Amino acid sequence: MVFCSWHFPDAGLDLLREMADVHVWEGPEGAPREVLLEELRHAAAILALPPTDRLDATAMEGAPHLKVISGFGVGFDYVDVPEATRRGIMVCNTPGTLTETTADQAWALLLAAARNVARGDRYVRRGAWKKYEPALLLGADVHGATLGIVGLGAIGRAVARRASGFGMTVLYTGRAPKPEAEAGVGATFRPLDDLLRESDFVSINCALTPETRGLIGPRQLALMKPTAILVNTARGAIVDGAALAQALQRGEIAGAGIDVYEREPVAPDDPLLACETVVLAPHLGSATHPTRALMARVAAENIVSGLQGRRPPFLVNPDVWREPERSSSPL
Ligand code: 8YV
Repeated sequence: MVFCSWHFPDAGLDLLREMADVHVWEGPEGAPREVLLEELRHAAAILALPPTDRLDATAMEGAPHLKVISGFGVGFDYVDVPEATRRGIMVCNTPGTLTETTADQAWALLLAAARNVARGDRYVRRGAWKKYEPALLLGADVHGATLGIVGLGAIGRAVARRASGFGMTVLYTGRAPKPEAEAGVGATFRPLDDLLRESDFVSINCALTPETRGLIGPRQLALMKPTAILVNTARGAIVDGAALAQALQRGEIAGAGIDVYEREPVAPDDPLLACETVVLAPHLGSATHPTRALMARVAAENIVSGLQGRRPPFLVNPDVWREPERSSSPL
């Protein structure tokens, strides 16, 4: 049996139904923890919803038949990968399916925050626009500014490529310089602190790992220009949310565009919700029809391959993979 913790797009579900008994959680949100644990008792594979589902040691302990954990997305911080590897469970993701779509969303938030799109929308809707005001909601110029990218992976590079149309200077940071990627997108390496000091816009595009958790805290925010804007379409926990809210409230940075949160859905009392200068989105990085359909298909293909004894196209923990033994020739 294959368990799907959400009603994923048919492009994926149909593929799974051709080869297995498929249980789909039909609730409007992802499956509750107790449902997940119950279904895992019988499942050979799960099509999981990151970052909501938690595939930790407890979940795997109660899943004696589980062979494949396939995430609907790229980030795999929702899985205890070493534990899965220890148990011989394949962990799969969907790289390449959402690169450009997520880069578009980073730009949507960057432009919205720079040019007060959401604030302007609220202003018009509440009937506050009574006369033309030349000094109303003045924003920041995007063209010609400096964009700092934290993490020059596939999405970071896609964000960088879009900057050339705006005539921007592009800086990036990461564990080490990446000369090839750098040449491809015209970006220049800087240590994180320098990038924060020099950038007008900072886009977070790295994975959430033990090293990047809390990477942008009070000290890093204080390094940013008071006119700077922070955009996060990666994972909420890379940025200290309370420190960000404080920096925005105090005007230590000019604004932010946030797609991801330390806790999702965001808590109703999250201090970010009270900040006028932040544009908030409910984790929409990959939320377009074609991208979500492609993600579902690739996530399902990972499962089909894994359960049929073929190496899944996108295996996060290759150590777990052993070629099935072939019968030796009798000659
Ligand atoms: C998805 C994501 O929206 O790929 C990821 O890591 O965070 C998003 O693109 C998410 O996985 C859907 O659950």
